[in-house]
Amino acid sequence: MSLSYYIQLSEEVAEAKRTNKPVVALESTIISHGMPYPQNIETARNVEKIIRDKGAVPATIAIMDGKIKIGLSDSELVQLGKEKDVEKVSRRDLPAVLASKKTGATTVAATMICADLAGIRVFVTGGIGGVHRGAQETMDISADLQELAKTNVAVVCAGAKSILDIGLTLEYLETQGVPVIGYQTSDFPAFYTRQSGYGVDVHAQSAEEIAHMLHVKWELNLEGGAVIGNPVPREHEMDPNEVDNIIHDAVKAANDGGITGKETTPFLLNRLKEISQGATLTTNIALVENNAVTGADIALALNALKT
Ligand code: PSU
Ligand code: MN
Repeated sequence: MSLSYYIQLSEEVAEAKRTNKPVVALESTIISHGMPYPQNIETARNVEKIIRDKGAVPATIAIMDGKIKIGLSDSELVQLGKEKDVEKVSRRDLPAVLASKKTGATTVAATMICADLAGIRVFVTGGIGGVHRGAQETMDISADLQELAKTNVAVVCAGAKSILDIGLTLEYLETQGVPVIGYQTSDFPAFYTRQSGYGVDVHAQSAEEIAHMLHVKWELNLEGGAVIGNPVPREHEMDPNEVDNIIHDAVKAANDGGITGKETTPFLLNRLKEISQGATLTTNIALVENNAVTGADIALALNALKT
């Protein structure tokens, strides 16, 4: 079977590829495991609309019927957002979920792999996985970081949450040679808040500047992606002290509950939403939509450099 057997582009994405329109990849774990129903589906639809309104084409990625789907129909989005038995698919899970024809939602790592297979260079999400707090003991380091080191896809995110050890996450990315670019900031954003207290390597003022750096990186055959940290808009930022408190409680609940492995991130996200009475979800939605704007701008600028 050739590679193309496994990849199925939606009509809209296929048309965009034919006509050299910029395409922006979107992940699906955020829909199935990252947000509750029905906000997950509403957000997925809004994000796609934002990207289309910018003149780019959204490609939400998931695994269905033994295929890697690049671009989903509305009913497929709803299926991911509603069904309970959707698998969370990272790099290691791709073969099993494709072979068994189960339904799978792709993480940042798996979405990067699939985007790369489809020739899509820009990917928008909420936050990346990273080195978890206590990783010195648990060795819980998201496969997202390894993927950023080897797969040529730029990931636009609002930084990393402090459910992770942000300092160690940035150290890991440095070791792996992954550029960490701050969009209009020199402080790496911390998802619910605009600043983590840790610096980025490059402060970029515009989408064009970022596109230019990515273009140069890939022209030099420097494999791997880049992290573009785009801070949550000020009006949606949470109070840093409140965030510290709720994260402390959520991490404690995960430890007390013996939560490990791929369950950890979804457990923490859900717990944060409960403890904050929905405030983290509101901020999460706002920052993903903001990332869609920036990601579309970068995809447009990168496309202009290619042609
Ligand atoms: N962070 C969020 N929402 C999410 C995730 C992270 O705010 O939905 C998801 C992403 O798909 C990310 C994954 O790639 O969690 C990381 O999981 P793990 O730590 O198990 O690698
Ligand atoms: Mn993990």
